[in-house]
Amino acid sequence: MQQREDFLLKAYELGIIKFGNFTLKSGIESPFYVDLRPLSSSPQLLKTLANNLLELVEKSPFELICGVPYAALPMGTTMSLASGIPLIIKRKENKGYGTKRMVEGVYADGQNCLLVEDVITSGQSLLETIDEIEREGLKVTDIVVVLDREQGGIQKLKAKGYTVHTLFTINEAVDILHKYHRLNDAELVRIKNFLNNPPAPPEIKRLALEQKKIKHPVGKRLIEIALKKQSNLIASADVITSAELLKLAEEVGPHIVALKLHMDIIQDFSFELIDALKKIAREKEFLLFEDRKFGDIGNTQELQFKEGIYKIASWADMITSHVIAGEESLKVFENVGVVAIVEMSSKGTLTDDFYITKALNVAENASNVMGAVAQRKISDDLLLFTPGVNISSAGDAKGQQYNTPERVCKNYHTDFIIVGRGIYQSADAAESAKEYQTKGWNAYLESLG
Ligand code: 5BU
Repeated sequence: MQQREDFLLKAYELGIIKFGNFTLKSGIESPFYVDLRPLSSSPQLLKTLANNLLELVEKSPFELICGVPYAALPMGTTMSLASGIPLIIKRKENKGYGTKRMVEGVYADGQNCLLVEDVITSGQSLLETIDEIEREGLKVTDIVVVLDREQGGIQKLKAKGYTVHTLFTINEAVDILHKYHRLNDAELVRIKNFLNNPPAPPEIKRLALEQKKIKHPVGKRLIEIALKKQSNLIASADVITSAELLKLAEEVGPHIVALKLHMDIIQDFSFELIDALKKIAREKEFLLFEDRKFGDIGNTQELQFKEGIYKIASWADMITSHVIAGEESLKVFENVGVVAIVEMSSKGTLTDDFYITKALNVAENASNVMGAVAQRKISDDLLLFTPGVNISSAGDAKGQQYNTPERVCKNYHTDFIIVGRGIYQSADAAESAKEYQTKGWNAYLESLG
């Protein structure tokens, strides 16, 4: 007991808990702030902490240790050095090419991995990490946490069958600091009051789509449709005849916010098709999204956008474009919402972290870009669109890789899911569009915590 208290007092001197007035990420005003990262500046304290944590999990059956990036990485490393149990490292970013392994180190299928976390709040980020680790074939049964902020995270993990070991709860930590006069009576009352009656986050934080700072009129319209229809589904209509396309548009129309098209795969293209599509889009309230994936110099893109057989500029509400030719090349897309391709879904794609950073920079600087295609949360200022979504398949034989709506909404914080074959190849397109709509929207609401 004394040893735990000593540890906490020394850690407090390092600045891991601060008292005052702080605005948390959720928008809540908190009387304290916790940040365990300064612990790495004291190797001695880090060792004491590692020993304390190892004691807590003495009887747990783990064969590997993994610290949740980044704050718990040094904690996991120190526990590994002290116990002789190997460490694995969970990537936060992926390399985007090659094996795309999210967990580095030597491990075998079915091995049990202990997760180490610094602070647990809602439990959401831990659940995301567990999901990534389990996808690599590893087993997670136990989690050890330094500080529990007592905001429901532990209950959430327990409900899913995980055993959580905690060194301190925030109430215990505050009591110890009060006992040793690091906190006066008035401060203690204020903090206990906050912990016993946690304020609800400001209402505006409820719907991520509503708070996105999207200025582009097409982006605003898309959000409006999503909120009205309770849908974040975009159906990808990769069929090859006008008749199939119109039938699909009618069937999925009520469930989608936009219909994504590859107009150049239609064998019998005509402007009658465009007129009929526009009519359905108006009636069923969705946008027309031409997935043209432009990728040339501005002048050529302008010709491809406005001229040729398809005259995309005359009917598309939204288009996709690569940003490989740079910012200037995007200026030619007038009166349309541009969705920049920042990261692709296919195996072996060249869109690694360096590409993503640079592509995002181009996208964010172009005023006609309203969103980006990517497989992860990338920006608060752009809408995020994620293709490669399918409930019943993990991929195809041509490099496509699939995730479920749950995974892309909860782990990648996607705004809009894009589903092609999952809908148009199903026996009943309307029914499966409805299923993807429900699954996508529920997962989106859950992702807001
Ligand atoms: P699918 O049938 O659900 O695999 O169709 C996915 C659609 O999304 C298809 O039209 C692709 O061209 C499009 N797509 C994609 O799958 N991955 C990407 O990275 C990009 C677009 Br960008």
